[in-house]
Amino acid sequence: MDPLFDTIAAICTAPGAAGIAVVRLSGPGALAAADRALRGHGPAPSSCPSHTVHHGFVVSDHGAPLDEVLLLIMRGPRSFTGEDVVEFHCHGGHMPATRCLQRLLECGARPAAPGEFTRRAFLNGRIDLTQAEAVLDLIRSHSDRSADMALRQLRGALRETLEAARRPAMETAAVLEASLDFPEEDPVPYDRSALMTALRGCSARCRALAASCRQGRLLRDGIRIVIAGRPNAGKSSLFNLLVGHGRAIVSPRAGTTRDTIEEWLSIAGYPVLLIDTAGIASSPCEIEQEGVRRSMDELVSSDLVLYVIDANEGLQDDDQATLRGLGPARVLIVWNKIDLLHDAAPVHPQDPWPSVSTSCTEGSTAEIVISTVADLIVRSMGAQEDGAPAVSERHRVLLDAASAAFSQAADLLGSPRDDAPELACAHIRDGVENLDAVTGARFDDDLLDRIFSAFCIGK
Ligand SMILES: Nc1nc2c(ncn2[C@@H]2O[C@H](COP(=O)(O)OP(=O)(O)OP(=O)(O)O)[C@@H](O)[C@H]2O)c(=O)[nH]1
Ligand SMILES: [Mg+2]
Repeated sequence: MDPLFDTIAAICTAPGAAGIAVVRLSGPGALAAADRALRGHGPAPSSCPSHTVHHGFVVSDHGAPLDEVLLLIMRGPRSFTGEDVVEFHCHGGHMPATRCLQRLLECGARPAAPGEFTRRAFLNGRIDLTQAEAVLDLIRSHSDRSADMALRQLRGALRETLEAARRPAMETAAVLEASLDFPEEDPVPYDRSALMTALRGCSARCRALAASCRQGRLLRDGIRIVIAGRPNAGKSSLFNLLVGHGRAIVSPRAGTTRDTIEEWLSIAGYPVLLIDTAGIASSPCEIEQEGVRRSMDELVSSDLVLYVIDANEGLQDDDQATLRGLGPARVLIVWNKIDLLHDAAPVHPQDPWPSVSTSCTEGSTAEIVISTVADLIVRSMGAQEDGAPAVSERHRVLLDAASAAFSQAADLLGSPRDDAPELACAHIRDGVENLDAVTGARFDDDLLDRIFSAFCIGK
C-alpha cells in the first residue's frame, strides 16, 4: 500500500505520569479503526460530524474495557495532516496510552514513524517545509523568544518574506523570457536597468535573510554561556545563583567541580544553556587534568564566557593566559567575593573586558549580574527587526545560493553579451529553485527524511 495512504497511530504525549495522554490516528482508516476500538453512548465515530468530542471506552476484541477516553474527530481536509484524524484522550501515564495504541494497531493502523504526522501535513499541502520545521522548533523552544520565533514561522512569516524576493525575480524572468520566446517578431522592449535593480533587490533580500542565521541558531540551539575561572573563584556559586537552586556542589576545597554541569534558563527571554566548569589550573591529578581539558573545550564552543575571578586575589597570570585565547567581545569578567574586600571593589579601567562586581554569598547582587548578562546577550544577538524571521543553517545555504544567482543575473544584464538575457534567465531560475527548496515547493525524499527524522514519534 502506498505509505501515504495507510493509517498511522502513535502516542503524541511525552512518557511519564501526567493528567492525560493523547493517542492520535491519521489516515483513511482512522474512523473505521475508531469504530472498532470504541464503545460509546452514541453513534459510531464514522457517523459523527467533524470537529466533535465523544465520551466512551476503548475496548478489547472481546469488549473488555481498556480505558475511559474522550475522542476527538477531525475529518480531512480540515485536520492537522489533511487526512481523517481521530484523537483519543486517555488517562495519563504509560499503561492507558499504550493499551489504547495497541488496540488501534489491532484495528488496522500501523505505528507512525518519527514526524510522520507533520510529514503528511506537508505532503498534503497543509503546511510548507518552513512551517513543518517550525513545529519542531516550537516543541524544542526553551524561551519566550524562541517560541515566538517558531510560532511566527509556523504562521508563515518566513514563506511570506521569501515570496517578497521570489515574486520580483519571477516577474523579471517573465519579461526576459517574453523577449526570448519571439525573437523573430519585434523584440518586446524592456528597461534593462530596472530589471537589474529588481534583481539586485532580490539578491539583497536573500542575503539579509541569510544573515539572520546566527540569531536563528542562538534562538534554536540556545546561547551557550560558560562559567570559567581558576579553582575556588566561586564559579559553582555563581552557577547556582543564576539557575536559582543548589544544582552544583560548592565547597571551600579547590577542585570541587570536575565534570561540566549544564542547565537551561531563560535570560531576557532568550534561551541560555549555562555551563559550570572545572577550575582552570595545572594539576598533577589526572582527573582534574581531564576536568580542565573539558573546560577548555567548552570555552571554544561557547557564545559567551562569564570569567569568575576572586576579587581578593586579583587577575593572575593563569587568568591572563586563558583570557588571551578568547575574544574580548564574548567575555564578561565577574569579580567575585567582594563582600570579603576591605576596600571598595577594584576598578580595572585598563582591562579590555567588560566586568561586574558581585558576591555570590550575598544574593542581593545577583540581579546586577543577571542584568549585565542580559545586556551582553541582547548586544551579542545583534540588531534584528521585531518579528523578522531568523533562518536555520539549511535555509542559509539555499539563501546564499539564491542571492549569488540573482546577483549574477543582474551582472549579466549589465554586460554587452548577446546571450546575456538567456543566461540571466537561467541564473534567475536557479535562484528561484533555491528559494523553492527552502519552502519545499521543490523537495526530494532524502531531504524530507533528514528533516523529519529529527522529530519525535507522535508529531
Ligand atoms: N565570602 C564569599 N565566599 C564565596 C563567594 N562565592 C563563593 N564563595 C565560597 O568560595 C568557595 C568556593 O566556591 P565554589 O563556588 O565551589 O567555587 P568554584 O569556582 O566552583 O570552585 P571549583 O569547582 O573548585 O573550581 C565556597 O566555600 C563558597 O562558599 C562570595 O561571593 N563570597
Ligand atoms: Mg565548582
